[in-house]
Amino acid sequence: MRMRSISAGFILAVFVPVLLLAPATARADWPPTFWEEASTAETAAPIGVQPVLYNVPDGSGAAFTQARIINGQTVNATITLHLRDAGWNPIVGVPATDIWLEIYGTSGNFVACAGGTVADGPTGADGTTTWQQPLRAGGWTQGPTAVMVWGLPLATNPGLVLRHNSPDLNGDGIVELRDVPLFAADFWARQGAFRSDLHFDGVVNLSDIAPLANAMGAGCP
Ligand SMILES: [Ca+2]
Ligand SMILES: [Ca+2]
Repeated sequence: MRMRSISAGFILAVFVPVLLLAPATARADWPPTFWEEASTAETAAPIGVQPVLYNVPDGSGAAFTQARIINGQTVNATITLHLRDAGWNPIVGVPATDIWLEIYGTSGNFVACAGGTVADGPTGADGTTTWQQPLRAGGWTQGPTAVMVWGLPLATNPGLVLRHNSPDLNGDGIVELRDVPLFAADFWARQGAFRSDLHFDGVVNLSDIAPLANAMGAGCP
């Protein structure tokens, strides 16, 4: 009886402090699990509009506020992400490098430079972050565009309606002479090929040549 009592006291003395210390050193709470039902993303574009973002690998393409629609007008396609945990609390301070865009589906040859689609900054006090700065990307895609958090897509969204094209027509991460024959073929075909409709308005014509010429030589940083 006496031995058992000593043993119990010994165990308490040794292990209780260890148990109390463990949570403070393990940081088991980070990264927090974002709750897919509570985390959402959307573009600022009106419903029914299908914005196109013009990307250049060196980041000299269009800001999200300058996306284009079929009539050639610009539209604000800024993406806003609201990141929340299971208690619907905002998840604050997630680094921009942990949040990026990818493309759902198989259309086109969209390609991103390293870190070329990350968010503009970390999540703020309200758990939100945005994409407004130009991407560093090439190739084209009809989308949809997915927001990825820690490598997982947001389950609340099947993908954002946002398409992409670039003077890097062949999607190898640089605008160079090899992209020109692809553009020329689309130009003479006069069928409004999406990949070459760089000044997006539904037709491939002289106005689409300037973006290609101006970006010649632009590659990933
Ligand atoms: Ca290229
Ligand atoms: Ca055009």
